[in-house]
Amino acid sequence: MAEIDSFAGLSPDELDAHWMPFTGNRQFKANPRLFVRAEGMHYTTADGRQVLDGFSGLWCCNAGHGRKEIADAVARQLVELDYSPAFQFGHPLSFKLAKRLADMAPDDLNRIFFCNSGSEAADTALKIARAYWRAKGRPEKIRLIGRAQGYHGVNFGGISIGGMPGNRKHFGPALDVDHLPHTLLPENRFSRGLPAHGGEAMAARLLDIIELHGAENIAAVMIEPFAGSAGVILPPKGYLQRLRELCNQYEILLIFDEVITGFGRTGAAFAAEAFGVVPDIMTTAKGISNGAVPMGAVFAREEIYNTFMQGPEHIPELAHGYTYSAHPVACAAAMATLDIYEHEKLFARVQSLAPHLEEALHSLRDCPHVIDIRNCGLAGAIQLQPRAGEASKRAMEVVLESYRRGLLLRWTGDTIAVAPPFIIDTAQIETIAKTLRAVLQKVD
Ligand code: PXG
Ligand code: PLP
Repeated sequence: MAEIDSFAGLSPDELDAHWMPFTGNRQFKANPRLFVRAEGMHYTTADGRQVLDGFSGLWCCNAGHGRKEIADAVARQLVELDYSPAFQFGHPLSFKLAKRLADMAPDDLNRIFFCNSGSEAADTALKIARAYWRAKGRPEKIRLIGRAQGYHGVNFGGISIGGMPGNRKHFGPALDVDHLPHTLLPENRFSRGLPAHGGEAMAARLLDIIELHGAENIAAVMIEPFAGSAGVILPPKGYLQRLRELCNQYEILLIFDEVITGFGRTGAAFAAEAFGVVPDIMTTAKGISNGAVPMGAVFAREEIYNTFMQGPEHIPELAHGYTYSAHPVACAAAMATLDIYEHEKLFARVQSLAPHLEEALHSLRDCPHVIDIRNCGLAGAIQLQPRAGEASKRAMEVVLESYRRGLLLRWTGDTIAVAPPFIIDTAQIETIAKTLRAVLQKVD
């Protein structure tokens, strides 16, 4: 075997055995991109190269990699209490974590339901919304409203309310969901931060759906405060405010999916706070445990929780939960993660770094193929003109060439997304821009 082995010693049979998620399996297995270590801002590849993490893994390692505090907390927890049954029994740490999360959240989003991923959080939130209206004696309020280009994970509820046709079309009938239009408007191209145009008008499209079905039949509207997965599609100014007003007026629950925007990405704990609009239910995952251990959490307003607290006391008020809801090890990882965010003031760091990332990304406006640049907090996107007849290939090539040059990014369609850990420094932000400039000039 060569001294440097980009296959990390894996045999073809081993490569074949793992059916990889959201990956071109044949392309990957012919030429694997394998990480073997991670520390701070960098991955180490199987062939021994350092790769700067420009995407926080997949939007999740907000405090950077190899955090010893998290590793130690997880190790201690595994020895002390490895697992505790999630239903009808408990362990103290989940209650402490829930209270801590409730204290971080805006308003009275102070009842926390734990799960293991953003997808589970999405389906949990939709079920809570429907069951809430039923518990209030309004069982006809069941319709769900999503948004075009929305991503809410991959379970059946999530792909129904989500607005990415490619993630749904292979899987047969979904839930019967209506979708608001997305908010990517041509007049807002190259906006810095939240775009100026179209906010109220786009939010008012909810009125069309209300007219179609009647608010008396609608349970909830679910959106991402900004759409992450579709390529950082930001809410124009006034959009979320207007949506909130309409949901209040028509008694429709507003659900924010903060799986990406939660835990600091916008420079506040939650986008709800950054954008000044508080939903009724909020879903989170990813950064809650720095990506180290799977975890998700759904935040509900106190009134929602209280509405469920009726009927015989020995009967579960919500017939829902996962074997690993509030897993002790995930709770330990989350507690240690929140400690790091707090001690290192990482959300404030996002605020101070955001203008640097904005500058760096918008400096690429003159590069070949670039048709839009968007940014918010430590998230950004560079949208490219698709190559004729080869949708998403140009962006893919940019990301793969960046990887060869030591930078991890992500492509979605013909958009390149950037979302570094909050421990990034300004020189590393410069490196991202420099690498992208060189790569954009090279890729045809
Ligand atoms: N909601 C939102 C808003 C998300 O961004 C999920 C739910 C699902 O979470 P899980 O943990 O089930 O994957 C997500 C996940 C990308 C990318 O390239 C985005 C996600 C996952 C992987 C890649 O933007 N978002
Ligand atoms: N499938 C089977 C056969 C099960 O017994 C269970 C849980 O007991 C599940 C699926 C659900 O697993 P989880 O609770 O980890 O989501």
